[in-house]
Amino acid sequence: MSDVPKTHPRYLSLTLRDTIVAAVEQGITSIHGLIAHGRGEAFDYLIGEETQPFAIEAIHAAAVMLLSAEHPIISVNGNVAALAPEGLIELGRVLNAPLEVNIFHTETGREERIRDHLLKYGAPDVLMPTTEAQLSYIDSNRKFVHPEGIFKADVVFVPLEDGDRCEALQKMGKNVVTVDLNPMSRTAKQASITIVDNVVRALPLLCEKIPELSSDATTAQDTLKRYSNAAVLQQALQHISRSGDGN
Ligand code: PTJ
Repeated sequence: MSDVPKTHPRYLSLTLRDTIVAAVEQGITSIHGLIAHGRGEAFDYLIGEETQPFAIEAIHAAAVMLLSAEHPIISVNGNVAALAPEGLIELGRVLNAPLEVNIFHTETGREERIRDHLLKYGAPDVLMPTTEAQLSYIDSNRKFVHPEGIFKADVVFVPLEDGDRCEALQKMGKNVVTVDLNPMSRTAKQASITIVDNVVRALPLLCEKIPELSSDATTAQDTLKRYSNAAVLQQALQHISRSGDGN
């Protein structure tokens, strides 16, 4: 880890960089993950590095959708495993949903290293990709899934997605909840619900929201009916376009 002083105005952002660099060195995050992280940083800067109201609205709807799923699943790639292992495990706990490793960039042993990393942080179990269950409409490594996990799921939580799989999952009739700092990405536009926020901030808020909702199912369903992902993305874009005015 580098010696970024806690008083540095960009301490948190620089600490996250350290985390992702360390995870690349450990073979958990792909080297391509550094580029994805840099893109995320740029959008986070424009968003103000704080959770904004459009993200809160999406988190609320995401909590309802995940809570009402019959078979929710949490898909984990190399970036999210590095940045938010505890948040992923907590989300699995509050939803009683499994975590499943699913990566885009194939590297020998990386899927197992991600699994071992999650187990080390306390995940009770981690599903792995298989060749016996495959997603339709997709050719990349992401098509290999677990029969009891992503394959069977009705709602898939896929933070920091690469676009193609989001479309494939939707075509297979599944709902997709994503976290993506870029409101213009294909994933952001295609997902059922897009939380435009940094995954490290969004996950704890999502975990907090789920138990709050469990007691009031009717109001929760109304939230989902009223939710418009297009409107939320529009709000995020408007916020970004005003960022030059000092928001
Ligand atoms: O581990 P793998 O092989 O599955 O690869 C994972 C990455 C993330 C490298 C892969 O899925 C990829 O290439 O993703 P993309 O297409 O670069 O998309 C990642 C999206 O996540 C971009 O729109 C980024 O802006 C966004 N992003 C990056 N960091 C964060 C983020 N969104 C939320 N929180 C972040 N910390």
